[in-house]
Amino acid sequence: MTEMDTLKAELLACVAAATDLAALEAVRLDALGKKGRISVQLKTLGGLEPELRKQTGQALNLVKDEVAEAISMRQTELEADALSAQLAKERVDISLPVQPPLAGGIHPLSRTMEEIAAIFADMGFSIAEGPDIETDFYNFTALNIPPEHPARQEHDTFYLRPDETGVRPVLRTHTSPVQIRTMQQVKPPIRIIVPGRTYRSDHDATHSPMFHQCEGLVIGKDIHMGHLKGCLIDFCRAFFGVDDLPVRFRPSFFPFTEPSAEVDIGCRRVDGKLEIGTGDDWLEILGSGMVHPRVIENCGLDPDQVQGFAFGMGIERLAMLKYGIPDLRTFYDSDLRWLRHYGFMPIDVPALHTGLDEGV
Ligand code: 2NM
Repeated sequence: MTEMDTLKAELLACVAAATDLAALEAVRLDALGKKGRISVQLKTLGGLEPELRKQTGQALNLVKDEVAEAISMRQTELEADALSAQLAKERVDISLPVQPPLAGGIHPLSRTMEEIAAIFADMGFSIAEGPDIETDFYNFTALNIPPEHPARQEHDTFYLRPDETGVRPVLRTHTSPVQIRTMQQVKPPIRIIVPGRTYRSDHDATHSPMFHQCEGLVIGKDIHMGHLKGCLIDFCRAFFGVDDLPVRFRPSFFPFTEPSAEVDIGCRRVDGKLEIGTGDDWLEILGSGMVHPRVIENCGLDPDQVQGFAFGMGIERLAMLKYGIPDLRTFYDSDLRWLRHYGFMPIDVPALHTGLDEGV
């Protein structure tokens, strides 16, 4: 055996004996590193006779290549072993409960508003909006509310600081100013609902200084009380999901409508719990009426040419009735437990409303 064969055999034995990647790297440095055994041999070639240098050089390079190849193969082997060992050692415990994802929900007021809008959208209404801060004209005067009306008193309405001209803006007490603005701007026929925030200086178990309303307005040629009744009966039945829900129109008074009617739905009280849809009790759920000719006139329209009806409802009250929420004040507490209980999943569209278009 030549010296070269011995060197090769030794180095290959070392490669085979390396049991981990660190040991293999040590073998590589010992053989092929700058001061490794093969490198040192290669450096001695310069002092040899040309013929011998050629022979030895070739042989040495062959050894170098073989050893390098052996190291590379051993490395692949050791890496595979290391991965197998790791896979054998590590386990994923699929029985561990996952961290519940933090997901937002739909507030019951938003949900109720969406349901109302969906029902009126089916009837061809569009949505109109307007400012929360209004003028006396749009909030009261145009609506035929007389100067001595209690709603105009300091006590019941939030007035803002007067401007340079002494005029006091007002937080709208209903969304009706938007109906006035619409009648001024849009040529009839008009079919709108007006959802939004409203403000009254009132705070107890059943009143909040800020609350939500949805009002509606239909203006056109020959619109009459029959349209009002049909529209609102359909709405009540769709909203509460009761096809034969009893609906009653009870005479009432509003300055901006004549005649005016309160709308009640049939209900029943069982062990103090309210049940909607049957029974001989009545529950008031909205106000309505034929728009007063003076209101139509105040908007620049001729009451002999166009007529219409209007209605208004409180969103909080409807949400409380539909979803069994007992206390008005909890709507604005931002209590996460309450929101999780009464809130809605964002992806829950099919049940949005019980459909005027069902069976079509
Ligand atoms: C209600 C009840 C009855 C109403 C009237 C008007 C307008 F601007 F057209 F005159 N908007 N909303 C109205 C009528 C509102 O809420 C209980």
